[in-house]
Formats: sequence, C-alpha cells, structure tokens
Amino acid sequence: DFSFYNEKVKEKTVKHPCYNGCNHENARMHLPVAPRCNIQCNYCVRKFDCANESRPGVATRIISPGEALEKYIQVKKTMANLSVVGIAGPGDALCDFENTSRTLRLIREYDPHITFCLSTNGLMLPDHADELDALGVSHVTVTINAVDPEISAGIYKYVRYEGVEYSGDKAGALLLQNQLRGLNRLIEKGIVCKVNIVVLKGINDFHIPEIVKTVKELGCYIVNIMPLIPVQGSEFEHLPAATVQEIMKLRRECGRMIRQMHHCRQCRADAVGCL
Ligand code: CLF
Ligand code: SF4
Repeated sequence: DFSFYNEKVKEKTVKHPCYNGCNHENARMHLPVAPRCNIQCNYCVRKFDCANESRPGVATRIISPGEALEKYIQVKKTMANLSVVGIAGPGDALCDFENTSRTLRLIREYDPHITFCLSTNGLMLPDHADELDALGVSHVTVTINAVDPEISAGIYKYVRYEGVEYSGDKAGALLLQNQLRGLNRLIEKGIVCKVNIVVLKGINDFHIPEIVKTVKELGCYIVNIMPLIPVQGSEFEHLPAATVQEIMKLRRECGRMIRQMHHCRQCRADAVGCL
C-alpha cells in the first residue's frame, strides 16, 4: 500500500531502481564506507563484500567519508540519471555508523535532493533508526533470514552486541528482536522498508513464507527473495544454491502477500549504474 507514504517519498520510490521494478532509467551508486560487521552469517567470508547485497568477488576498497563525497561529486557530474546513493557495506552499514552518518551528512550538504538508501543486518537499527530518519534516509533494507531463533541458530555463528558475543538461539533471538523493533521504528517514521531473504536450502527455505508474513504485518513495502551464492571458505560453501525455478516458486507464493523484487543483481558494495 502506497498511500501511507508522503508525496516526496512516493516520488523517490518511483525513481528508485531497486524498489520500482519497471525503472531501468535511474541509476544507483554504492559508497563502500562501512568495513566491519557485528555478526557472522555462515554464508559470508569477510574478505569479500557483505553477502547481504553483494556478489563474492574481489573485495571492495574501503573509502573514507571525504573520499565518498569526492566520488559522489565525480559520478553525479557524468551520470545525469543518478537517483540513489546507497550504503551497503562491504560490512554492515550500521556497525561503523560514524562513517555512514558522516558520509550521508557530507553528501546532503552538497545535494539536498538525492535519495539515501541503506542496507543492514538490522542489529543496530533500534539504536540508529531515528538518526537515519534525521539524516534523510528514505529507503532501508534489512536482511532477515529467519523469524525463529532456532532456525537462526543454524544461520548465524555469532552476534556481537554491546560488548557481549552471543551464539545459538540467544543470538538469533537478539538479532530478530532488533530487526523487528528497528523496522517498526522506521515504518513509523514513514521510511520505505525492504526485506532481503537469502534462500538456504534445507535451513530456511520452508520457513520463508513465515518471514514474509511477519514483515508484511509490520508494514514493509517489498521483499527480495535471493538465492545463496556459495562462497569458498564459508560455512555454507557446499550448500547448493536454490535454482531459478525454486526462487520463482517462492516469489510466486509470497507475492500473494507482498510486492516482490524480481530484478536484484546482488550488487557489490561499490556498484555504480543502472540495474
Ligand atoms: Fe543499493 Fe540495496 Fe539500496 Fe538498491 S542495491 S542499498 S536497495 S540502492 Fe538493489 Fe543491488 Fe539487489 Fe540491493 S539490486 S543487491 S536490492
Ligand atoms: Fe557478512 Fe553481511 Fe552477514 Fe556481516 S551481515 S556477516 S558482512 S553477510
């Protein structure tokens, strides 16, 4: 339901290539300012980008907020259709929140109109949701791979929060609580929320409609069901990726509940251009 969002946010959503599947004209640019992460997903190897939203490959070079502004100014000059600046790692965008917030502040001073987007595992969302809103972030993606701590226990090796390391269902319960609280807060603020789900065969595939139902009830706008990209050296290195048919079937089933993304490119943390 679109009626909930204000006019400005609606317009930004239409021009957002990830939130509007029909939009092939507008470009997005990622700024890799967030190096670290506070959780360990079993499908991730840190020397690559965050598999939240990235293709395993050559690791992205981290840039400072000042360099990010420079890069933005450069790209903006040559790319007239640039509509979105996103922060998507290569770690978690909220783990190094100083870098993220400084980058967004610098760019906002330079350009009052560009859309701000961010992708996170959600652990730090309750802490930073209000500030994201104040910074002018209008679109946020949270990767949620389970809404059952026992299932999460098989997906996350640990979760580090306020100086304590959790594992097993305790880790899963804490992460889930923060993800849902954080989403709730963002939605209250009128921020458009997307949930990414990585399909893990035999681990969460049967549970995906349950995740979708939960985030739909919270008021999320769109869901992106993505196949795992098995990364060498990760815990899930040998887990087979879901086939195109399996992904389509899940999207069809979940599409009865909420809008689906069909055109995700599982971008790197420094991707620039149209989808
Ligand atoms: Fe980047 Fe993500 Fe914003 Fe898009 S990507 S932070 S919502 S601007 Fe888009 Fe890339 Fe898929 Fe992400 S195609 S991986 S969904
Ligand atoms: Fe890796 Fe991203 Fe998971 Fe952190 S949240 S462990 S960077 S995939």
